[in-house]
Amino acid sequence: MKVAFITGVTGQDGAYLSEFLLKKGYQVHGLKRRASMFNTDRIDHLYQDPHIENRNFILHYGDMTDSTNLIRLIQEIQPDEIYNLAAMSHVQVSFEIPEYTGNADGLGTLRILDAVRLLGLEKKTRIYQASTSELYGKVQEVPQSETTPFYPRSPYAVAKMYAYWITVNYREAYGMYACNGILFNHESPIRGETFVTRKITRAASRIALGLQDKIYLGNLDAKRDWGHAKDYVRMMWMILQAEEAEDWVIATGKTTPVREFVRMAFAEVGVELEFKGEGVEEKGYVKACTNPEFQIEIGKEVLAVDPKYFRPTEVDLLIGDATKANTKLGWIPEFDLQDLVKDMMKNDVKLMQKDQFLKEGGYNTFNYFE
Ligand code: NDP
Ligand code: GDR
Repeated sequence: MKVAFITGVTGQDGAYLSEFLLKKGYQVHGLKRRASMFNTDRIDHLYQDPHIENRNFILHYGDMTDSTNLIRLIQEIQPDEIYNLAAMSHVQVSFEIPEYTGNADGLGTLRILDAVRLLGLEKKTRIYQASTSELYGKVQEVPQSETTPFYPRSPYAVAKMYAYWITVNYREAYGMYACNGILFNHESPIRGETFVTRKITRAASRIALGLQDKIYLGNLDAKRDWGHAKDYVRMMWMILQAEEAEDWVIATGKTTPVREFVRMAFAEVGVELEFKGEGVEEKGYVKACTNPEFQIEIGKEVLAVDPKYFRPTEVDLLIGDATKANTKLGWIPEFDLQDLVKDMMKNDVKLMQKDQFLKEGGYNTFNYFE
């Protein structure tokens, strides 16, 4: 039985990757931070009672900022594969907590690599590093591939740039099997609620159900290459099965503005939007509603721009060229953007119907405007 160690197991990708590896027959160990409440919603369906024998899904407390913890865990687990997914992953928040982001995302990666080296596991343990299209930052070239120069535009991206190069360095210096997956944005029904796609699908569902009046967003012109997380975790595994350790771009090759994602999400609940105005004055109004299930007033203002969501330095355009992964590893994504939006909206409408039921029963429900 192969043994995998996943940092960031409670996150979007950690949850999908755990499911994927368990289906492949792996024993999966996950690193989980101590929190004052359970923070395991995304992996609760995989949880196994610690009292049963021969478990194949095991959680360990730990933190990317704690070397001794990581060394001890890797020694105990003796993993065949490490997927280093843990990170403070929110670009805008990284401007507010830059030092912590550098520590967890940058030095955290070094701690993993060096633990493997110190323990003499260089020849046994393969390492996947969660690198990002944010490395490309300010546009140098489109589409972006493995050879495009980096120009990071946030403390998050700068920390991930250190992580990228320290991974390459340990591969070259110590002959370790360590790879970067340079993944472009990937989303899903379990995407964190403050990333733009999930913020939009939650809001569109709540607005259609009369639970919320409006969504406030930042830069509607930013363009992203959005894929489905399920396709991307499959590729993480494929990367570690390749004969040689290399770095890989994973993307759909198509780019879409945030505004268009908004339009597609509302269209899933039969709401046609009209955008008027420019820059911070831009607003979105209901032009038509074709779904009789949702009573939404024509002409209602449902979207406004709030400059608080603008970033000090923005990444305007991401579009990836995954030719290398397509041709050398045979990776072809199964979901396109329309499938992704459908999947996310289906899930959020269901979730918000639950909220609606609670509200009708006199209970409070919460919607954070982050
Ligand atoms: P999430 O934000 O959903 O998950 C991040 C995970 O990291 C969570 O499990 C979180 O724990 C954990 N974590 C954060 N800080 C620490 C720490 N100090 N110690 C231990 N664990 C920590 O991210 P995704 O699943 O979307 O992304 C996975 C990785 O891929 C990240 O490294 C991200 O930067 C990178 N990436 C993501 C892309 C995307 O589009 N999703 C694209 C390219 C790269 P907790 O649940 O306790 O907060
Ligand atoms: P990103 O994702 O920064 O690309 O990082 P995010 O969804 O946060 O932003 C995408 C684009 O949308 C614009 N935007 C808004 N973003 C947020 N979060 N909230 C808003 O209200 C809003 N309005 C407009 C942003 O300015 C940006 O241009 C994600 C993370 O998963 C990283 O960890 C990962 O490395 C990269 O994707 C690839």
